[in-house]
Amino acid sequence: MTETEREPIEALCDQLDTAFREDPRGKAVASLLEAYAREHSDWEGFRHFQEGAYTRNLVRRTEDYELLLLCWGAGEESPIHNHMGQRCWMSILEGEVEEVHYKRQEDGAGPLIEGPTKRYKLGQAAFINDDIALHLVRGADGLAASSLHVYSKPYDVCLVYDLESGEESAKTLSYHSVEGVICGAEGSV
Ligand code: CSS
Ligand code: FE2
Repeated sequence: MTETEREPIEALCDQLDTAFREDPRGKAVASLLEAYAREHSDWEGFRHFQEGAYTRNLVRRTEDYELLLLCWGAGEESPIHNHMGQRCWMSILEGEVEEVHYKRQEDGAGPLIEGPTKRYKLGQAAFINDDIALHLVRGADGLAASSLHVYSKPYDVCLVYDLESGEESAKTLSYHSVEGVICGAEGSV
């Protein structure tokens, strides 16, 4: 396949490879994700919804980053979670997505403290890490949505938090599909 025949999402992967090679902190990532989300629709091959839980669909994983398409069915949301000291970018492909920020109490015990709720439209990008906040993500207004996520570096377990007690527990992250092929993961975080 020549360069001109490459699908836009493959070109995005190439751009992300370069971006992380040139700058491990990924300063170019938000604008790459925004530009892709506004201009392209070949992500539909990675779009899979399932009843009862949002899905995590792997597009590409390298040592530096992983690129995932997340599908939020109506009323589905993530638990409150952290990002394991890694960076997380998100851009919106369809619908609108909201995130609610949370902080732990100073001593880590007791209910979480709710922060701002942010809302993102098609093409907008968001960034979070553990210094900014914990968060919960869902389709805005209880409606379905899809979003494109980059984690750098990749991780397979995160911490999830109980709102009332502040207690944390480890959650293994799984893929619903890999490179477009459903792998039968049960539920996701
Ligand atoms: N971190 C969650 C999605 S919200 S950024 C996940 O990867 O499943
Ligand atoms: Fe997250």
